[in-house]
Amino acid sequence: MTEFSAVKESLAHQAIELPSWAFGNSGTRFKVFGQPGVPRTPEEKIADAAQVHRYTGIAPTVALHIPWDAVDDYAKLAEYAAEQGVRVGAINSNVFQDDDYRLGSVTNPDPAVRRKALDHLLACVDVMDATGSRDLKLWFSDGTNYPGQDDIRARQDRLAEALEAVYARLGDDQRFLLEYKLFEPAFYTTDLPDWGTAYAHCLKLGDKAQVVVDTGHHAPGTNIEFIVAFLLRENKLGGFDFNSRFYADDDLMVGSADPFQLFRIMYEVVRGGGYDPAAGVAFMLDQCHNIEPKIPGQIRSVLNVQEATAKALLVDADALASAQAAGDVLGANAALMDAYNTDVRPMLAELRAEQGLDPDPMAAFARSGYTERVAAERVGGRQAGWGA
Ligand code: AOS
Ligand code: ZN
Ligand code: ZN
Repeated sequence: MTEFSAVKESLAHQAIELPSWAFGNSGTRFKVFGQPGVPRTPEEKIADAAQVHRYTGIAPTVALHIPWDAVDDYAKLAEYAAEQGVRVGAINSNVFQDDDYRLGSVTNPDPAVRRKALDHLLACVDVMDATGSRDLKLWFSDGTNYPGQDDIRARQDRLAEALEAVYARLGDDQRFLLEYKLFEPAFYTTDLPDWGTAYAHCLKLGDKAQVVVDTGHHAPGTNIEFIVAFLLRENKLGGFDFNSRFYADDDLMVGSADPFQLFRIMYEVVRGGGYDPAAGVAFMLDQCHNIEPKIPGQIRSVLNVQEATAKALLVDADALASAQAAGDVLGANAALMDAYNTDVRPMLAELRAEQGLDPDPMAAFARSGYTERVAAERVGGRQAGWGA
């Protein structure tokens, strides 16, 4: 297996992006549970995200969601983030939370609704300009519930038209990340149900259109690491929305349902060159913490990704390649499993100590008194939105 000292440097520079909505109250359609001290403003969400970075050292950016994080002055919000020691990451658009979108947003049969949705997406690019953000994340709840409800093919035409307009508005250093989802909230057809559909739309548009893989958005048993390997090979993997689910999309903590799957994904990322910052892959979390405390939930998630990454980096690439070339099935499998079965926690604790961080981020945050302080200071924290 590769020596830990050889992978330390690249682990120290890992960057995992936090979602602003993870810090607000959230729940299911049955109940949103309130927690004490949740943020009341976008600034307070950024302040909470900065705590995660402070204790892990590897969460330097926070994704915003428009309009949940709407402010009058976005440049000022970006300055505030910098003061807190973090940066604004991806801008997440929202064309799903309005009565007008009952039959879809950019694929709606009504051109006026399509225009409204497109205007919002273009306004999100304005926010990117003001915040210096590179990525626009596009997720559409669009689809149909009943056979015959709308023309499936025409909806693809409308989707393509909207994507083209957004693409044309992007600056030289900006991209959009197109997200697919198997189902929900539409149950019969979804207009972007899988990576292939997203890939086909992105391929037509060019390099600034990339696919984002939300780990919770697949059918049970889907081999997500294969999708990752394929998209990386085609230079079309824009990033991840990391989370876990046991059944449908539930935005649970990444690495909680299946840490082995997370390792397999991170191994393909490393293997395909996606861990190199130059590849531009955005490693984002897309989670909500409905029943657990939110800042510790985010810290735990960041650590889960870090541990999976460390194991992926520890795979002995030479030993694996020789075993594969020799047709040594068991040897090749062992090369992966040796790395996966390594307890990397002591090594990562040591790395943190070397970086001047507390070796145990969970305990250090708990000791800091931040939770108690904001619970006393903040009254009336608001819901993140309808979930994520
Ligand atoms: C929805 O299911 C998707 O995961 C979205 O990525 C995301 O949760 C939403 O855009 C947050 O606003
Ligand atoms: Zn997502
Ligand atoms: Zn989702």
